Amino acid sequence: MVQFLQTSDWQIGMKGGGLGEAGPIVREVRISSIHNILKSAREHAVDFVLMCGDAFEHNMVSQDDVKKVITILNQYSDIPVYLLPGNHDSIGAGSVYDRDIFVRVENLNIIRTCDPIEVPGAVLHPCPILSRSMMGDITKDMPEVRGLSGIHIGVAHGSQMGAFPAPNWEDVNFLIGRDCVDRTGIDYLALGHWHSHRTFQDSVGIVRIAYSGTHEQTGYGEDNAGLCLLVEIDDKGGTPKIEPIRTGQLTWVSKEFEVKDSSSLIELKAYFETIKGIDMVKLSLFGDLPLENKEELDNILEFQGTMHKNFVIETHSLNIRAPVQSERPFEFEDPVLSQSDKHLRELLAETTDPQQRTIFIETLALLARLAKEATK
Ligand SMILES: [Mn+2]
Repeated sequence: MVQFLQTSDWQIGMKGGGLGEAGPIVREVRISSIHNILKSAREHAVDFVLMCGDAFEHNMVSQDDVKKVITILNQYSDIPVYLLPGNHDSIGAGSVYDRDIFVRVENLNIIRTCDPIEVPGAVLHPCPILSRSMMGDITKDMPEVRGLSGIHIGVAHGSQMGAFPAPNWEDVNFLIGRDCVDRTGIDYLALGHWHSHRTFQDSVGIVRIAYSGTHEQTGYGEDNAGLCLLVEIDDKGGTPKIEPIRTGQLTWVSKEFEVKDSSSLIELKAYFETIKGIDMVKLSLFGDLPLENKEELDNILEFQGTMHKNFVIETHSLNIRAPVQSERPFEFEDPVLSQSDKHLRELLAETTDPQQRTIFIETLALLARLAKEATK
């Protein structure tokens, strides 16, 4: 029997670009969540941890980040870790794994060749990425193991072919043949590269292929991320037991919200009540909103931005309806504001370009806000 923890795609050194002030938080959490994997490994007294690629975001990752990871590995030196480099941290010239510091990590075994590796309870058959331009099935040289005793586990970093629909946010490169398990007779194929946890069956309907997904979600749109897998295989040919274990710390939500009229703002506030405590929130607004409600929307969103570690708003599909001339919200007392208002409305009447219209409408809203504040 063999029992191990499968993990992948730590992507340490990832910039977290586009996440604003949350960028540094996301970077640190990716490192500290490695503890959650190794703690689980210790709790379950697994035989080893199998890291299926992209531990680091790139080979030029800072030595500080490398040291932070190794500091954690050193705290769990009783747990053997087998690490397959991925496409981000590939072996070869300039590889991060050629740095001296890795030689001294007692429990870390970096997989550099396709040679089978005897591990406690099983034999690993790795398929390291040897060049970034590898074409065809990267598992094609994995040997047939049907005639051999013991439990055999394939390890690869790439995209499962024929896994349709392929998650559209995942890369489709470094292909892995759909028939790898059936062709070789391995008991299990541990995969990395995709950030969402996925499983696949062999030709007789037994789940023998799995992505653990990243241990800590990396962006909006990923699902089933922030996990590692506890995998148990009783004997050769046995059905693998695969149990996802939560390792991620940050919670993410991506939501599309339709705005129809002012009542939608009440619904929006009610929705925000349901996502209190979510760290990372991306909200795409679409539909129509009358100009006179724009200020309230802006105020709601401004406050909501203080409720989360990251709050991304997309409004390019939200149409702000300008009132017709006769329905001006109020009279401007200031003649300069009044003239500007008139001029902007004339410009608005003349253009059909949506981008220009948005600018004019938002300026009108701003003007109305200024005038209102001036009369307070
Ligand atoms: Mn990858």
